[in-house]
Amino acid sequence: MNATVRGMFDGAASAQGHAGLATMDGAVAIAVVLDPSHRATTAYGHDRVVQAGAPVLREILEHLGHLDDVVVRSDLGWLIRISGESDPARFVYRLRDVLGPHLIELDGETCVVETSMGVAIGSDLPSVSSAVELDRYADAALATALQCRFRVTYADARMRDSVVGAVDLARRLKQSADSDFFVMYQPLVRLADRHIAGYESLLRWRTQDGIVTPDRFMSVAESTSMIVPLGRRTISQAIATLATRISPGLGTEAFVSINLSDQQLFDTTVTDYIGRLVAEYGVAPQQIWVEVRENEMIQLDTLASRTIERLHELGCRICIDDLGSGFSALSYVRDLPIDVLKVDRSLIGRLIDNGPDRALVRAICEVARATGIVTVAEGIEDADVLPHLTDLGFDLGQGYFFGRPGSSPDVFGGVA
Ligand code: G
Ligand code: MN
Repeated sequence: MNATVRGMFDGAASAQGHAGLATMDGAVAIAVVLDPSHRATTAYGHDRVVQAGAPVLREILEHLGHLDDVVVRSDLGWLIRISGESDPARFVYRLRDVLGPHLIELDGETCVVETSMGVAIGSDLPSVSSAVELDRYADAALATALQCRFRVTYADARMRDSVVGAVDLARRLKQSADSDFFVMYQPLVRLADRHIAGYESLLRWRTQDGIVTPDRFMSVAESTSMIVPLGRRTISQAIATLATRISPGLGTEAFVSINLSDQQLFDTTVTDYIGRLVAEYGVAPQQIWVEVRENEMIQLDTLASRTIERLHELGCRICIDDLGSGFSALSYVRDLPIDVLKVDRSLIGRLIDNGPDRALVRAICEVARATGIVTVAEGIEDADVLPHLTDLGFDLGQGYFFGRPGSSPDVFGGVA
């Protein structure tokens, strides 16, 4: 490490000493991991991938024209600290050539080793005033790249907070007691006679800051595998409630629906788990509706689609949740055993005023009718939309108008 570099990077102290100066101008930190997918390690063995590290790193530094800058190394990861880069745009341009796979000769064999990078450019991050802080932004960018499976991600001002926020959420989830999670139930109502046909079970998390809904914690629960135990508790609670509350009140035609996420569908034992609970509680499998999001369904012949097929063979009803909220490719109704389409509240909310949305919903209802699929309108908040839903042929409705999610017994009253 030369003196200029050390002076530049050793410190918060010098940065603070020059208040007002953007001291990290010209500095770039790059966090790199070798073989992020672990494929080269599988193919060539760990030792050879480690051996490949030095030539890959040299290639990167040479190409960037920064051979002399600081590199903090571990076996399969580096932090490259670059100083005096006067033209960040050109730097990014040069960086493009060293992203992704590198071909390395090892013991006479040509090996390919992939890299992922997180890049923090000092001049893009005016609030960053020390090298150590810039490193953390490079780490945040790398964390984002790895999560999104990008080859490279550039740090922006919010990225570090967002990664740190996710870590903090993971800690709080892990520290939570079983009793901090509970399940609420929201009625699904038959539009023809306004009778309750069943309930959707909805997971909730009680925290110091109030009740948190899954949209705020599900992605973290999924990326940390906490979703599996969490999901199992929801499933067992929902089936217990079906047996002890819903069936006795509404009869054995009534159902409970359970939301299953990506990771839960990848868990090949979930069907057996549900099967055991169905037997234990003496409910009919048809009384269990399983809600999956469209994106999980789209890819046929995956672990997720096989779980869906198995759940259907068990007798559960398969529902597509939030239909129309993202990428809608209804063609999967041909290939997968879909029983129910739940049309997203964003479409239902615009049904009255928006012609294209109404046309889309009408098309969905027609496909459903032609294929014997049950339709549910989600997010019904007032009565105005009801005649339109009946007109389109919807079977069931759900939303605040009929009943908010509740955990108290009065939600099982029978008729909305
Ligand atoms: O993605 P899914 O459809 O499973 O999400 C259900 C969520 O939608 C629940 O958290 C529930 O509280 C919420 N929800 C249910 N009915 C309504 C409604 O009428 N309006 C709004 N805005 N949200 C609703
Ligand atoms: Mn749902």
